[in-house]
Amino acid sequence: MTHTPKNTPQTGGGISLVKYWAEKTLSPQGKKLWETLNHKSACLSCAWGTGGQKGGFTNETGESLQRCAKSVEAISAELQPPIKSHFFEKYTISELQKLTSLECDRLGRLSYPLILRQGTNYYERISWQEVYDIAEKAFSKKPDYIASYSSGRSSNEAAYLLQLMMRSMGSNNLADCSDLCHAPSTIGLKKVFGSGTSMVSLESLKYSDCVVLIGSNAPANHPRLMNELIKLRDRGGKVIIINPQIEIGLLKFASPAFPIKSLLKGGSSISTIYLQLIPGSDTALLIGIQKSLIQQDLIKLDYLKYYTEGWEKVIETAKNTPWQTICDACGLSQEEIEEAAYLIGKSQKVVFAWAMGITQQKNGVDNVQAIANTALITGNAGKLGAGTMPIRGHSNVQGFGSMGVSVKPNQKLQEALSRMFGISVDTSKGYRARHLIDAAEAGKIDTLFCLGGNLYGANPDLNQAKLAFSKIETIFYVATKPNLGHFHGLAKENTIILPVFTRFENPHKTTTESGNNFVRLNDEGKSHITPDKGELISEVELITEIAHRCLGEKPVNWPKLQETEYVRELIAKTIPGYGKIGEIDKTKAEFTIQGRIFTQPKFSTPSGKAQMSVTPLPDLSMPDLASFGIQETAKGIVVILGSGRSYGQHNTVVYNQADKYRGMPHRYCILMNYRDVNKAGLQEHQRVTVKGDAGSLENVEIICGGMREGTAFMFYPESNVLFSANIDPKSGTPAYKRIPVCVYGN
Ligand SMILES: Nc1nc2c(c(=O)[nH]1)N[C@H]1C(S)=C(S)[C@@H](COP(=O)(O)OP(=O)(O)OC[C@H]3O[C@@H](n4cnc5c(=O)[nH]c(N)nc54)[C@H](O)[C@@H]3O)O[C@H]1N2
Ligand SMILES: Nc1nc2c(c(=O)[nH]1)N[C@H]1C(S)=C(S)[C@@H](COP(=O)(O)OP(=O)(O)OC[C@H]3O[C@@H](n4cnc5c(=O)[nH]c(N)nc54)[C@H](O)[C@@H]3O)O[C@H]1N2
Ligand code: SF4
Ligand SMILES: [Mo]
Repeated sequence: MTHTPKNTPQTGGGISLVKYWAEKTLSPQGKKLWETLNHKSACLSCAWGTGGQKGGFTNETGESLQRCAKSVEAISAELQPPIKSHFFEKYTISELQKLTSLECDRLGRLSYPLILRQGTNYYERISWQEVYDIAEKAFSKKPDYIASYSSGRSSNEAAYLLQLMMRSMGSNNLADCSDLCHAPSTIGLKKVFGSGTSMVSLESLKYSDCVVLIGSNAPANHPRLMNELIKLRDRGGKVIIINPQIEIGLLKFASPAFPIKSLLKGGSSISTIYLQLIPGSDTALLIGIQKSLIQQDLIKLDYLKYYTEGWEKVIETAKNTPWQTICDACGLSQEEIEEAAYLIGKSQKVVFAWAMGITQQKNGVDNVQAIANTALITGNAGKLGAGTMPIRGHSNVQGFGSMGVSVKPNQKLQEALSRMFGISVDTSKGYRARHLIDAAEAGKIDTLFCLGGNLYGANPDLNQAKLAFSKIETIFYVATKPNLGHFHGLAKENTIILPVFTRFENPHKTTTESGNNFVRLNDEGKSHITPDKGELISEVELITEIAHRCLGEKPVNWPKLQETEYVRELIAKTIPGYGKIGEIDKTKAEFTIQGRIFTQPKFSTPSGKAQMSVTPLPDLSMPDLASFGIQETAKGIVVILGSGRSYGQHNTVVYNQADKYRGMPHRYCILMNYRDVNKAGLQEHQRVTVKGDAGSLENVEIICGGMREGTAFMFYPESNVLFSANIDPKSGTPAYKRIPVCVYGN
């Protein structure tokens, strides 16, 4: 059993959420906050997709009361006043570099363009005219030396224009935050089913009688998914959690959508069973589950024969893998694995859902395929209430992929780009996010255009990232608020920050796509920035303006595309499954993308059958204390560190220093199992050094909590100084969830 930190809540969610709502909505900012919550647009925060034309509080099936506190957190940050006009004249870049993530965010909204020129110490205001002059030069570099990076808060329209501009310039360097996130899901699922997104709609999820939730902290990161789990348990369904860390909200969750239960019973039970495995060993566990399903005669042979290919080898491998090997790899007993297999095998409609615990691994794609194999051998793909469901991150990250912001856009889009615009995409070229950093370090990038995000802070080995950025001549950061990247990820010549409207402020309509494949229409809105909106512009205006200056009328009339209705026309003609977007301005009808949700076992592969293949067991070797240069006699221990989000942050942006659900009072804590702390001769609350292969952090406080023995947890982006990128060769995604570190006392 693990040990729960003192004074932590006994349930996730709960009354503090209601308090948070009350505080925020009654604050001076409250009126604007309510207006924004009611604005007809999708929530900014996660990809669960709450909001849209039926009002800010509805989900995709039209149920109300679905807006969560995370949404309030995200909106409040965007409603901050603008940064004062002379602010940047007062602080040198070295002073700005001392700010924490929270402090950067609290500076306020960006409302005028800024530039840090080579050899100067201050960001200074710059006119849009000069921005465009610099852009014209910067984008005239050799196409292979131009790159973009994007983060999934922007709209489909901006994403579509970004890839069209980059490709029209001859560059396929379209790195995206999904490269650091769900790329293994897209790649793995495409291989198996011919379609890279969730096959389960929100509607379909409501028919499920078992959810296997793997490597996800949904109580913090997708809070409204918890409502579905509560309802599933209420109708007698089962929830199997696979996670090395006990997340309190996955045991019990009090949702404000169920006030009576929350208040009288202190919340709803979530997990039926909780499998606390060794980090990175999910494929081994899944092979164990497959083996047990075979042994308990719970597999669907007819289904496999009719609807899949390659199943024989998968079954053979599971049969031939000894129990001892499986149990040693994943650290669970045969009985625990058999119990999970029994629950899955006896359920009628199982949804397998996952997040970063699965993808941010050296074998992320294998993990995803192992999940798909497990779904298939139990006949749980291609029927209502069942299937594979990656839980996507940023609110429109999936839309970016659909719009072709990827180094490997799908075949149909490539054909459409060639047919309509004469663009031939060379997929042998193109840097994903990690490769982009390596290319920059090697001096192969001259111009980088970042549409949102924080490429610096999101990367492993921040020192390498800093060095890599310093070799790029010009960097454009398109953003709503300052972040660590703007002050640390500095270019060789010009670093430029460009302020843009948020989703609910744009002067035109936009669309976004949820993780459940539902397209939302976002109404135009107004900015609270005064006077006269500052110098903010829309992302669509920015991209079309740069494209027009650099490309003239090639291959489209760029100025015309400033009206997003025309962009949607192009999307309708070129993006598979998006036909209905051509009508959305007239009908206002939000829709599910065609060809994504499978309720019949006929998939999008050439043969229509799911393609199963064997998933190798992961290599889980660990370095010893000595390899960290620490003497065996020192008080210390090697543990597997998982890095992730606190309950009070959105990715690299910190909103709240403490994480009370995990008992971590500040950002420089390491959550450990008390046995490991004792074993190493250390003590809870002691300040220690945490050392990885790329750097170390001193003065880190030990907190004992719900970790599996041998594992630890720290927040990102702070922990990103510790380790170098250990990437999944199949997807380029770093193993942020399995970082060998040494923890030692001084
Ligand atoms: N409020 C809020 N919402 C967000 C975000 C945010 O930062 N804040 N970020 C958005 C984005 S971009 C994303 S990608 C998602 C992220 O959503 P999540 O993926 O839920 O977030 P993480 O914090 O990365 O944690 C994932 C979970 O994986 C578990 N884990 C670690 N290693 C393993 C392993 O080896 N196996 C298994 N099975 N589990 C493991 C961790 O214990 C943790 O519970 O959330 C999105 N929504
Ligand atoms: N160690 C470790 N590292 C990780 C992860 C991990 O779990 N562990 N997770 C990885 C994952 S899953 C992800 S997705 C990445 C996140 O990587 P990114 O997406 O690159 O980073 P964010 O922190 O989400 O970016 C936030 C910034 O986006 C800008 N922004 C917000 N809204 C808008 C908008 O509407 N338009 C524009 N243009 N800008 C906007 C704001 O300036 C804000 O500061 O980090 C990755 N890095
Ligand atoms: S669950 Fe996600 S999409 Fe829904 S309101 Fe919360 S943060 Fe927004
Ligand atoms: Mo993500």
